[in-house]
Amino acid sequence: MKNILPPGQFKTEKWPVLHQGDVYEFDEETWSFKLFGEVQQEITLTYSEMMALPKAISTIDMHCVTTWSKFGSVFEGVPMRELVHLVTLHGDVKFVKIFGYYNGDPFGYSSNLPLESLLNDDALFVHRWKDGIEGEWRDISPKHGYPLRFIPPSSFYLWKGTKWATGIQFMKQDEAGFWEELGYSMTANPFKEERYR
Ligand SMILES: Nc1nc2c(c(=O)[nH]1)N[C@H]1C(S)=C(S)[C@@H](COP(=O)(O)O)O[C@H]1N2
Ligand SMILES: [Mo]
Repeated sequence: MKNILPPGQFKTEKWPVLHQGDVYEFDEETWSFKLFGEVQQEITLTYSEMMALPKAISTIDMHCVTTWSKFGSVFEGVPMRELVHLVTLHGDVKFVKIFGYYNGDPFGYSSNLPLESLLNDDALFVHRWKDGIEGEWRDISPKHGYPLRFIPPSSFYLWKGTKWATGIQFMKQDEAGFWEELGYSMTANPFKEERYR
């Protein structure tokens, strides 16, 4: 569903910045990314190990629950799929929680998503982007989640896009993340206007 405005949204050309807490300052020495939860063995990746994984490029519309939508940004990043390939999942894993920094706590922010909707090229841990196909590649800025932030498929509101991402928890049962605990939707489909729960 590209270039379609979900109900109650307006189109913006800019990319607004929204988050709670401080902007994380990247330090390669201490940065790591953890795959944990319902896996046979946990894995911790360094920044260079993460960046050496296969990448994909996708054009993904962003829909923020505060009612702006931005169409046609081109993102490059490591697909969720490639990270799933690194671990052996226990049976019945259906959900993930994607963690990120909140005020210096690497696991302070999180958001939950169903794993099966994240296995295509439109579910990326993004390191750079272009403002439309004609644009120039640039790094994701610190405010937007540098060095690595998740961009969810456009069938989810953008709060599911954890900035300053630090890990994925694999889960058998759905569990609320940061905004979901505060009353936002577990499923968060903008086309069905699933804002709250
Ligand atoms: N780590 C972290 N990621 C976060 C947030 C946050 O507070 N902390 N806010 C979320 C919300 S509510 C939105 S709308 C998007 C906004 O992304 P943007 O600032 O790049 O537009 O980031 C999401 N990811
Ligand atoms: Mo948001």
